[in-house]
Amino acid sequence: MGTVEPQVSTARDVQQHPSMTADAQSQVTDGFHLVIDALKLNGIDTIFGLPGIPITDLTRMAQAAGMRVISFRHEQNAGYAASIAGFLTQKPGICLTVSAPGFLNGLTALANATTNCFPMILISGSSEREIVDLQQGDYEEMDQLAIAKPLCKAAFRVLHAEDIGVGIARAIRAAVSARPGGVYLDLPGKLFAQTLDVEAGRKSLIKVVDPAPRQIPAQDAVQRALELLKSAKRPLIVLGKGAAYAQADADILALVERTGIPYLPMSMAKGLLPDTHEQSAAAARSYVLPEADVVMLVGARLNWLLSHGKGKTWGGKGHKDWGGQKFIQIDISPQEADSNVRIDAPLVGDIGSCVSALLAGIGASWPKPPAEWLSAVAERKNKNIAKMAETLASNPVPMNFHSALAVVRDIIKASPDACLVNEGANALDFTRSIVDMYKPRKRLDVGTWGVMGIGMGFCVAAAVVSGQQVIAIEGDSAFGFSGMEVETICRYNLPVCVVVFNNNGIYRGTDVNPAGGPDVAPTVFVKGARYDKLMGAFGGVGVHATTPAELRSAMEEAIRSRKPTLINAVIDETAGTESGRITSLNPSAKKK
Ligand SMILES: Cc1ncc(C[n+]2csc(CCOP(=O)(O)OP(=O)(O)O)c2C)c(N)n1
Ligand SMILES: [Mg+2]
Repeated sequence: MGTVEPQVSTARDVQQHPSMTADAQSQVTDGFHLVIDALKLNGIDTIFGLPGIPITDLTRMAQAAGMRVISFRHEQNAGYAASIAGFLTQKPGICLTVSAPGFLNGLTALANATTNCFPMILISGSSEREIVDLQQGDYEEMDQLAIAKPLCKAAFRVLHAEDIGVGIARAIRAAVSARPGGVYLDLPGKLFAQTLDVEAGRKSLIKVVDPAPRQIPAQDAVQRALELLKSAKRPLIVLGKGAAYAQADADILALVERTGIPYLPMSMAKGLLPDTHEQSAAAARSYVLPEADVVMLVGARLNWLLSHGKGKTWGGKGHKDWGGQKFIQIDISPQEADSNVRIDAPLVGDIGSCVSALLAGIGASWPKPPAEWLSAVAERKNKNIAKMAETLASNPVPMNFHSALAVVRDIIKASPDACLVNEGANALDFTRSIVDMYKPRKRLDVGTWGVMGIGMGFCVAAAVVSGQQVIAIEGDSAFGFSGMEVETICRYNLPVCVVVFNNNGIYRGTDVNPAGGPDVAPTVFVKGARYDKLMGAFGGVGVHATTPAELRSAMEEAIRSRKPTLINAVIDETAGTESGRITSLNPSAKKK
């Protein structure tokens, strides 16, 4: 129990308890208000959700109680919004849904949050327990708790109003402590109307003290890591999304600069140091991964995005062979080490504590890496940057990914505080490599799963949480997964500029039906679609752009006006490749 006295709302909800006699009247509160009070007590001021039985009144009362209630058109988008709000704020993002179908719609986002280590709580109303458990066919009957459990970090159900405080406290702790993740909280409809004496209600609430306790690394583990780092001839630092989440920006910058080691930012760690930093080895990725002898992972897992730390990417002979690197891995989860290859120096703790312990050990006189290594990296990098500059300077007709992204790159450079949301295949991969980020936690994308559909949910949350301009670079397929939320963007008048990279389909617009029938190929959409017209339906600004100059002036105007804007950027339908950069993950048919 915290030291701050919980506030329980009374003014609006003082009722006469039905079972009480007139002379024993008491002020009562109820499940609705206890949920709201418990969230507010813990500093949670925003709910992303979609109303319906049994949570409609909860959304109204939360708004009446001064919470921001952002209402979506589909729960999956509300869920993605909650999850990225959690990533940006280190507080669990709240997604609120109705039972069965609403719950299931939110569940994809909950699972995605868990996979990406975003703290989020999916709160779903549910049907009557007795009927659900006897499978008697209630309205929206489903055993939601059992279904959620394997897809999230923790799952809880509250049956009695006096347990709401504990339920929310447990959900918050589970979401943000240690490795963050998705938490499910099941609130059966009957709970909301249950009443409790105001004073008893007040006492039942918990203000969580220190919800994400620091985890200090052991000194011998710090020493082991430093010794290994010091022995390196060709060291490399890899910064992951966990490093961005940690909000230890100044210490991470100091670690990179004081060691002088080249670093690679993973996608959502871009901007932790400005991408233009001279130690960034991003443009020489395919050189540094196989060449490095000691690699320090900071909040980055050796999953598929890093080719599991082995194989040809890392200089191994075969696709599963170890390349010979030694690894230092900083991670909050002790189970992460050795998940793919041997970790010689695991450093377990929260990123902030681990990095500051390393800095203390490094002191002021850490030797810079050997000059041959630094100059070899710089040479590869400068060559690749020069090659890219040439490609970006060309102005082909029709516009392609490169000429459009040269514009986006300039726009972000001029507005480094803007959040960049990004999804698609080619639209994702080219944006990641071309558009430099300058500040931490400004690039929000498809994450560990490469999931399509995060787009508009992320845009809404980023705008609501940061108040900053949001720019979304969306493949036309990717946009379709959450496109209806442009109404939400207009409804809340958010400063979001969506750019749809319209190449008529998934990867390209050129496939033809091999059977020659009237149906178009599975990857192809309506040719020449006008996504910009969607925006006009809701009062936003729609722009059709076929040249880099048109794209530039539309984006500049969107940023100047802060009006909800959708730019349909027409991209050469032949320009993309199958699955973007990950073509090789497509299984190839033996029989064509
Ligand atoms: C939920 C989900 N469904 C399907 C996919 C498979 N997928 C990967 S990228 C993509 C769309 C690529 O097309 P687009 O967004 O138009 O990008 P482009 O390559 O054309 O620029 C799809 C459907 C996925 N990653 N996630
Ligand atoms: Mg496309």
